[in-house]
Amino acid sequence: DTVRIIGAPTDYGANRRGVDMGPSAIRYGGLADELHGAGLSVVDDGDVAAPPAEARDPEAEAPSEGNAKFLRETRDVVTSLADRVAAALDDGETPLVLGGDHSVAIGSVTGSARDAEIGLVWFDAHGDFNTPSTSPSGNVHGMPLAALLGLGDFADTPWANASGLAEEHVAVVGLRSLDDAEREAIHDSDVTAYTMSDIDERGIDAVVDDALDVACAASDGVHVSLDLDWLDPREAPGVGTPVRGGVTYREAHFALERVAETDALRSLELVEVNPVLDEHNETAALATELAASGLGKRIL
Ligand code: DIR
Ligand code: MN
Ligand code: MN
Ligand code: MN
Repeated sequence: DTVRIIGAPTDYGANRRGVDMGPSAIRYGGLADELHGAGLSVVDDGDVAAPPAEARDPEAEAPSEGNAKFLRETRDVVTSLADRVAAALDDGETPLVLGGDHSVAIGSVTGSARDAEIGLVWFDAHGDFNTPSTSPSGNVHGMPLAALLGLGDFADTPWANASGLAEEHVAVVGLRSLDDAEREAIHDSDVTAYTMSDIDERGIDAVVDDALDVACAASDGVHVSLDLDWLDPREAPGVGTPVRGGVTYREAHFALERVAETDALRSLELVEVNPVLDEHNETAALATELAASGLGKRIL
């Protein structure tokens, strides 16, 4: 199996700068070696173009931007990312997207869902269920799930909607930080959501199995979106928005191993690594290991 690495070095969607260095940090953290070690062949497709936030043209008109910061720049990046992801799939390779802030998932998922019915597992401390009108921050990294599902104002941004993705094939795992409007929107949706308390109560095994059942009900495979803030900040300190009480190192590996065991993984992404906030690049190195587990690394 060949994995095609695609970098999306953005930080338009986040408050703190630095997640645009995620793709470099993850490559430098040993991604290719780790994947080779897992018996995979690897090609690196480089990065999609993402001009630094400082380069934005303040005069240009925004597409229904409202309260969503850098939505125009995000649209440009995710549109080319979606093409790259779809091209990798057309060539029979498994896209591995490196973010970037979580808004890049709009590109990964729309690309993966092009002409396909896919499921989605979203490992995250956050729901990413805000829309431009509900978001308290205006940061698009808090909105990609709502965008993909075409909720609220996102009904007017077809470029951000994943036509091949139905709410009933989406599972969110690890929630511990939601805005009030997100909580309501998740309740009103057909998305299946698991909090950290669900993991405490039932164990990672049962929760991940249920989440994978939800996503695997789609006919053409599963996209896994891994926000590194899913893990506890003790394991993954180098992330844009750390939240205490996340999953452990072992729980994360176990979950990704379960993903690999389904044989349904269609595309994978690792987002929100911020090496500026890290020591010795440990969060990026962790991301490489988790990618290997998700893509089929076996101990025995
Ligand atoms: C918050 C934080 N709910 C927002 N979201 C984050 O800005 O919408 N998502 N950090 O990853
Ligand atoms: Mn996220
Ligand atoms: Mn998050
Ligand atoms: Mn179905």
